[in-house]
Amino acid sequence: MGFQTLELRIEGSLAIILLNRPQALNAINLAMVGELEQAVRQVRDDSGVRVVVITGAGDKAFAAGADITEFKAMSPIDAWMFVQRLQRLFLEIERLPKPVIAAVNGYALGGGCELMMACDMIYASDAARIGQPEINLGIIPGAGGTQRLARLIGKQRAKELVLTGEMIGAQEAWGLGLLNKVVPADQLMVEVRKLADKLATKAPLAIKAAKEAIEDGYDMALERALAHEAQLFGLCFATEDRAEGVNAFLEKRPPKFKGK
Ligand code: DAK
Repeated sequence: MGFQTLELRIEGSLAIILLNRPQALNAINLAMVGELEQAVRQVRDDSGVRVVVITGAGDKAFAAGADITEFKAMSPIDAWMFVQRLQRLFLEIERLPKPVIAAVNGYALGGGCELMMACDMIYASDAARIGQPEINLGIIPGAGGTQRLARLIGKQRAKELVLTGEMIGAQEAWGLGLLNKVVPADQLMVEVRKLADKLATKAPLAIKAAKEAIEDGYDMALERALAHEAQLFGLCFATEDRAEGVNAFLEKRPPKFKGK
């Protein structure tokens, strides 16, 4: 499928979604939202894809936010509809039944930071700059920034970032618990590929169940969440991969999972 604002590369079991508007620091415009929706559905439905990586083209930005130039003439209703569409897209990414890694190769601001936070794991270059600068435009984050950020780093620290609009460096973001790993810029994709290769060897249905248990359970009361976990745990025992995993351990060999 030909995309204008992004590239979708399938390399074996790895899908790489490259946000590709480097002249605008990969700002997320309406066309990119539409193409991201298509790309995300394509990788979701491709059973050969085991891991998804989202990154930005060029060496400056992951994504410097939503495209500010497009919003000048938007009505409040348009704005409401637009951010709801972005929220749905980011929820779809968060809910993909396979791991999604953000490879943050530079600025991750506003909508870029919100996209990053919808991913399961975040690796960043040591040159990355992260923030929610919407306050400087007279608005607030609208694609999950006030919610996912507070859940990830706590209310107090989220308020500091959202109310000041200031950017922080990758090391500071790591210290806040926002990133999984910070690596030298030239090692970012090497490290991301290592993580992706590791994840691609795991049992796909167990990966799906683990993601569901964590995502669904996060906002439930503990007792209910534990019951949900127990049901998903039981469901894993219906898979061929569970038998393969146990047999491989007992036979002292690496398992070969099929996603069945
Ligand atoms: N949108 C559009 N273009 C952008 C952009 C953005 N978010 N960020 C950068 N660019 C463009 C710049 O305009 C410039 O274009 P040209 O002038 O070359 O044509 C090019 O990318 C390179 O940027 P700079 O020349 O500014 O590069 P610097 O290295 O000097 O500065 C920077 C990098 C990241 C510090 C700076 O570009 C910057 O502050 N960018 C804006 C960051 C930001 O505020 N992001 C938006 C967060 S708010 C909504 C309304 C708004 C939103 C959502 C919904 N509705 C009404 C529905 C906004 C949400 C956000 O994400």
